[in-house]
Amino acid sequence: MSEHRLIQFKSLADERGQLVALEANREIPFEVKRVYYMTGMVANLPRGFHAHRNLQQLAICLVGRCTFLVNDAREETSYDLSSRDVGLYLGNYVWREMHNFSEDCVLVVLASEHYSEADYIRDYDIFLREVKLRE
Ligand code: T46
Repeated sequence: MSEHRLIQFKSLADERGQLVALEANREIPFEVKRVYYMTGMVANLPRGFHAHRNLQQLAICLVGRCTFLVNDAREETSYDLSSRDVGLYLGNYVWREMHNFSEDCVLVVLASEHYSEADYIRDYDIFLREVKLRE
C-alpha cells in the first residue's frame, strides 16, 4: 500500500558536534541506488506534484525547512521537515508536493531505484485511477 512515515535517526553528539549514520536496510528501509539533493528553492515555487509507481525514497532536510504534502489517494498529510535527525519515508503510489521552502533549505533524497521518467505519474487523475486498479 501507499506508505509514508517519519523515521527518527539517532544523533551521536559530543563536544565536537553531531554525527548521524544511516545504513541501508536499517535506518534506510531499502537499498540505496541513487542520491540527489536540491538547493536554491524559492518559498512560493512548489516542487513535486507527482507519485511514483516503483520507488522508495527517504527525504531529509539537512538545512532549513520545507513542507511535504503527501496524499495516498485517501487522505492528505502534511509533514514539516526541519531536522536533520528525521527522514520522511515515501513508498510507492504516494502523491507528493513540496512547499514553503526556507531560503537556506538543503533537501537530500535517498532513492531505491535509478532515475526513470517512466516511473513518474504526473497527472493526479491517472494517479487516482492506478491506485484504484491496484486495490
Ligand atoms: C521526488 C521529489 C521528492 C534527473 O535527471 N535525475 C534525478 O535523479 C532526478 C530526481 C531528477 N532528474 C531531472 C528530471 C527533471 O528534468 O531533474 C529535473 C527536475 O526533477 P523534478 O522536476 O522531478 O524535481 P521535483 O523536485 O519535482 O521532484 C523530485 C524527484 O524528481 C522526485 O522523484 O519524489 O523530488
